[in-house]
Amino acid sequence: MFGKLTRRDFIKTAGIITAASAINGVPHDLFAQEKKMVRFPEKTDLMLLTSRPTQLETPLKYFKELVTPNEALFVRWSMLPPESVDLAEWRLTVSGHVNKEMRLSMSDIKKLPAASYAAVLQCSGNGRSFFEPRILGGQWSNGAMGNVVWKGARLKDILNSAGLKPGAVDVTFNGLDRPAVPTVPDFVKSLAVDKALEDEIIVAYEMNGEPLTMLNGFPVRLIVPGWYGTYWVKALSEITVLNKEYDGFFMKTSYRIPDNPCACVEPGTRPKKTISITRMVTRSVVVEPVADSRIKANSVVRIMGIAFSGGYGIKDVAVSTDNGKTWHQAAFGKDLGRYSWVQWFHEWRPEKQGRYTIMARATNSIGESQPFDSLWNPSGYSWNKIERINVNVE
Ligand SMILES: Nc1nc2c(c(=O)[nH]1)N[C@H]1C(S)=C(S)[C@@H](COP(=O)(O)O)O[C@H]1N2
Ligand SMILES: [Mo]
Repeated sequence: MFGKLTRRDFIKTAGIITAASAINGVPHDLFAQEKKMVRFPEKTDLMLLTSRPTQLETPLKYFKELVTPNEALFVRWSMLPPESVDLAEWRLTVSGHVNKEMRLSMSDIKKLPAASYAAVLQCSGNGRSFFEPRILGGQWSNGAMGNVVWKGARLKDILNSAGLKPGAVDVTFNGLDRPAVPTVPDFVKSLAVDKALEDEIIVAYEMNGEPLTMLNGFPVRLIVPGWYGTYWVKALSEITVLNKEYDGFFMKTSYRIPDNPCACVEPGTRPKKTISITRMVTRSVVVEPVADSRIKANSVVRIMGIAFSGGYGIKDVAVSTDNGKTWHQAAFGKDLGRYSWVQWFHEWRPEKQGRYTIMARATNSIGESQPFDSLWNPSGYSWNKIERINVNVE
């Protein structure tokens, strides 16, 4: 299909090809489709969801690493991202209900005290493809997440140097990306002033010690650790302080969950009342062994995975190798702080041949855990059902 492309076309398509991973003529429906591998600028081979706007998923194997490499971090834009940004021209404006409007250059931002920490970035739709009944929208498996060391200036330092006027209510964040069609509203997110002034929120200019990649938000992006990726506005260019509640589409219409304790409804139904999605729920993912692995009886198998929650840290991961009958406490890897994920490990020596189900269940430090059955919501957010990975012992 790409055989006739010239070199120039190839560059124009931003490398939308590489090893097209086998679909092998296996029948597949719209949802269960095996994703094609693609390579975009500054990225390694990732799984393609959509190319316009760009949505790329990280293959599971990268989650063996505590920190996700920049080239492997997933990509999700609702809008068309900027193709390049000239730092000589680019400014971050701070305006609205402030004492002093500002136009900050990159060097202005870098003059402010820097903060750095590891934090999980996860799309609220991560795992959407697992919901039953199925839900329209990006059909992510587990790869719309990553653990990255971010560095940047504190948002509160930026807001305080502009000076919030009394009566400030919400702070909005807009990036350089633009809607693909004019009828679609611009991607703007907001935080209540009290949230925006929290210590940990940063305007990041580095990921894993490097400038941000274009697709992950160059030159700066907002980091709201513990909260879903939707707030982590990329290619940030405008901060506006409002003296009233922000009512834009991406706050009041989308990114909302049922307003009840489970944030769920009877599958297929709609909630009576919704609220904005904010903090991430606790979840774990089994990374090794992969589903349907063949394992030799009496060999020692390393079961490994990751677990995280919305900023409370993981207290415990329980692992079962007998479909939930008995549970064992997993050992943890290095602690990179409460916004990072933790790697967990459990050694298993299956004696008898047969099909086994491996499960993992994480609990955070305030006792929040993962459900045995999925909690359904109409947008397919916050998937955190306990996974079941089947393997064959031979
Ligand atoms: N400017 C802008 N920022 C954005 C978005 C966007 O569409 N435009 N998408 C958000 C969503 S929904 C997610 S999940 C994260 C994804 O970040 P990543 O592409 O670096 O993985 O970016 C967020 N920031
Ligand atoms: Mo997202």
